[in-house]
Amino acid sequence: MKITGFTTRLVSVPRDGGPVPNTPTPYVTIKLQTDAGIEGIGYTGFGAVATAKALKETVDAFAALIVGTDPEMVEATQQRLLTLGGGGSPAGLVTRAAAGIDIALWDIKGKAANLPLYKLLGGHRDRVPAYASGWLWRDWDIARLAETAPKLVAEGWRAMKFRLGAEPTVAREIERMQVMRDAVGPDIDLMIDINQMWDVNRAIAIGRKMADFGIYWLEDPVHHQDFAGLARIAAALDTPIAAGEYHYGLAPFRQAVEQQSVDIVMVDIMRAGGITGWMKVARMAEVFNLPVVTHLAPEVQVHTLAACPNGTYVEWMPWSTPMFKELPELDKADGKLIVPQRPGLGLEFDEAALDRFAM
Ligand code: SMN
Ligand code: MG
Repeated sequence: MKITGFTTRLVSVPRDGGPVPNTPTPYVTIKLQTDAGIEGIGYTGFGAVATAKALKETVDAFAALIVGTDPEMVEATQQRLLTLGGGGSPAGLVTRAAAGIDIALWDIKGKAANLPLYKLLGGHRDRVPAYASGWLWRDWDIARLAETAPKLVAEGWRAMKFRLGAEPTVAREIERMQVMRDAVGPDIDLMIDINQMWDVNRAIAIGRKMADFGIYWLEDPVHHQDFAGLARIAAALDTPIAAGEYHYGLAPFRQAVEQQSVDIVMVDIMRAGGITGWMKVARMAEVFNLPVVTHLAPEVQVHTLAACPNGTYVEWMPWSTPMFKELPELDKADGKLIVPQRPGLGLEFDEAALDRFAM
């Protein structure tokens, strides 16, 4: 099989519910055509609005480079594209562009094999636990948290993430945990994301209270490259530390694991280098007996998580989802996403929606 052409579009997708400022998210959609009549789809994005056009330029340049190559030689293409980032050091736009192309290549592979992607990638289960992530922002007041969290439970979510890090006092951070636990009751998994806003001592001080509220994980309490600081926090707390979404490429995950700075490995599919990179980190985590979880792009990541015995949660962030026609469904009985059984990603762009989102 050979790649014969490509189509890309730059879109800007509005999002509901925050955080403030509620800016639309830019994405580059990708379609790769082949001489077998199979078309693979993918996308990249989640980066800065200011670099969205540059990202599309990068994707276009990379897609042009791989016309004429075999789309099923995914590792070869990834190696070639990532090397363009400068001798093996992955750079932002390069890695994000290569990741989007990688997703489209895997879609082709799945369609050619007539297999849903999760089966092609390993095939572990056809339903995956998911948590609601697009709500409960740190700029919401506690009344809004208390009102929204039970609505998410009523929608069928059995787990959800809220954020701390912006309150001026320890007491106010703790109050938000109390409000959230009271709002959902004892049976819902609650994750907390700090987005690197604390220092090590604050993380340990507030983290010690988390056991009282049964917090499922504490995410990115301090800077992602402070492996030693994260290791101190992980050692001091019973609550598991989730981290990894900020890392580009594969190598930082080795540091994270070697330095015991992480209990739950979170991997961002765009930064890790697409499905190819994501799966490598997930398998490495399995070797170290660590769970792996996804970051953003849930309509793609249902497949990667469903391929992994150590996969525990898909993050349901409903930002990229308006680009697609049919999405993985949530089973309200148990809060699990049903993995699509169509070949490849099982996704189709909603072209009318993309027309509305065109930049
Ligand atoms: C996050 C990161 C980037 C965009 C939105 C949200 C957050 C998460 O860290 O884990 O979802
Ligand atoms: Mg996060």
